[in-house]
Amino acid sequence: MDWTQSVLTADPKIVTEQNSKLLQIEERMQTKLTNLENRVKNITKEMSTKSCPSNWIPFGSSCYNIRAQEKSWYHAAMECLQYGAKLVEIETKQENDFLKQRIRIYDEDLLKQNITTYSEYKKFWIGGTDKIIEGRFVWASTGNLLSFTDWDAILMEPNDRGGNEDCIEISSFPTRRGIWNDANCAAEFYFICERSL
Ligand code: MMA
Ligand code: CA
Repeated sequence: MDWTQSVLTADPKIVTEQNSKLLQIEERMQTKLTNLENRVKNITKEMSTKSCPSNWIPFGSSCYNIRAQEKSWYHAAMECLQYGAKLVEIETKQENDFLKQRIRIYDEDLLKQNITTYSEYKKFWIGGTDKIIEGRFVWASTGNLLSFTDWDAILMEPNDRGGNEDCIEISSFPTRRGIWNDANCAAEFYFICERSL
């Protein structure tokens, strides 16, 4: 019996039964397909969710790495470049506060002991400089003027002490109101690299 004959001679009751069975199968397959689609969607999303490399701290849309190694501003900048990063450029109070918190960790013992000798505190280079035009501080990677600043107002920074302070350093020195200071670019400080997420 070929297919046409079987349909023509089929008992309508059996046909209806078969139909409903087929519908059930279709429904089950549809459910499985939907589950599968959702799984693919989730995996795709997971794969495109960016994260910071290990040892880099995420904040906002950047990753930060505090380098506890003393280098001149220029050599610090070069090292950051090698990580696909730049010396940190601080654009907002939130970013500044986050970094303030982070650098305190390096001076915790001094802070606990109330030691107020400026030279003892760790200083960290950031990516601001007025090397090109004295008094005109810009971010090194863009040349953009600083939009946010946190200069130490009490010490009246930036003061270009000795006429040769063109790079921005931050530290958690306790008597500082703001944490920014212009310092001699040749001085060797710790530094902070920033790269995009
Ligand atoms: C240091 C140095 C300067 C800063 C003064 C503030 C003594 O020099 O960090 O950049 O302006 O301290 O007293
Ligand atoms: Ca200064």
